[in-house]
Amino acid sequence: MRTQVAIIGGGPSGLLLSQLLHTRGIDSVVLEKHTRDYVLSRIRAGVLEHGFAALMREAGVGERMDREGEIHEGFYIAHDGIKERVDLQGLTGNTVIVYGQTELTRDLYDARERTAGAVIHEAQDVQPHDIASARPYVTYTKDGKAERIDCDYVIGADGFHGVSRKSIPKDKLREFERVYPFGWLGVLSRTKPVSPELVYAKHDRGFALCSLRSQTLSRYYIQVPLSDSVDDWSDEAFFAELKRRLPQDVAEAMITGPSIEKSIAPLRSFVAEPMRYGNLFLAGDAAHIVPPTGARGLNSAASDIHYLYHALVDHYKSGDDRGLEAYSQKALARVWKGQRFSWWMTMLLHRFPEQSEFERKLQDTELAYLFSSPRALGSLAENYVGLPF
Ligand code: FAS
Ligand code: PHB
Repeated sequence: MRTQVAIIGGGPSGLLLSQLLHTRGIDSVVLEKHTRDYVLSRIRAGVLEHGFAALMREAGVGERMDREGEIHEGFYIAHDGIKERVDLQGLTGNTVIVYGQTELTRDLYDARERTAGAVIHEAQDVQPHDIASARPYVTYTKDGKAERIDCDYVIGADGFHGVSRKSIPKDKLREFERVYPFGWLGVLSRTKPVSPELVYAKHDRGFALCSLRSQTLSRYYIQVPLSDSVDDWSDEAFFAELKRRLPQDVAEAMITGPSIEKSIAPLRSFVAEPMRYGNLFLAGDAAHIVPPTGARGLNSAASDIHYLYHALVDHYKSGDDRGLEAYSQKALARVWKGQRFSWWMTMLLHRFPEQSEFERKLQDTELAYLFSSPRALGSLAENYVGLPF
């Protein structure tokens, strides 16, 4: 088989790029190691910045997001028994959309199917080859049969544990990482969300987050030690601890219900540089990971996809390779700003095991400064709605 762009990874990054390229007549093949149902079973991001939403619309896949997604004009930070609002609309003129990653991935799969896009599921042993040459190719096995795809470019959109980043020679790659000493225990429950807008809570017992997927589907998180497992937490124990970390009025208003999904996600900050090697381009979690505190995970992938899409169109439509040449440097500039914001929100709102009294006072002072300075709050808000591409 031959295609112009071989994309490894059928998550949101790979699927969105494939669909965008299709709108400009550029051929791609997506290789995904799992089934569609398995990919859709993973509960991940919930908040889309306006840049990501615009890309979904540009790809012709924004209709259900705009119909079912919720526009959020602000969110709350709870601390010391109160909650204070970050007025995104008032501070930036922009908003975010609450629309689960599961649903947007479903929309992208459906669009690829509608447009006869080649998404190959259960592609095993995917391996890029000759990525430093002008004639790269990708091999994989499907139903036990060895297959090969010759292409012009390989896009590594296969997430943190994928094969693409590991295909770059170690002496050509620099990795930057910070692992946090706690994780997020997340619960999905078919209940009315406790708050119409997200509530991020800083508490001596640990961080908590009240989010949602719709007005009948709540998404809640509490910070837990890395030594915890999901089995340590009954639904009753989870909700009791969540309520302890929230202001009384929020806790008393909470409607609890059985969890339909419960998982613990570790938190790390990670960046691999460069995001290009030869004709292999990394995008999304394959190149960078953030702690979800700033809702930058999926949104950091948005600018990678935007830059790659335009660079590939310029290459194929006008033979202009400046976008491809500039990709890594341009993508990393915005990726690092998302890293900074996610790290800053995580340091601000979590209880660190070894934290000194001085560091806890600094957290309190940072919050006090934030809500006393429109300029400081404006900085938080412009990062949360998404910095320009
Ligand atoms: P993905 O990891 O989503 O997709 C990569 C795809 O490549 C996967 O489908 C995988 O099966 C496939 N793949 C991997 N190796 C392969 C191989 N060798 N061959 C073929 N296919 C291969 N972000 C937020 O903003 N908020 C959150 O609350 C949040 N929670 C998260 C919880 C977890 C457990 C994880 C892991 C991430 C979370 N994220 C969150 C971040 C998440 O949303 C990512 O940013 C988003 O999935 C990035 O999308 P992709 O870059 O497409 O990577
Ligand atoms: C979510 O709804 O899953 C979510 C929302 C905001 C975050 C992290 C996760 O910062």
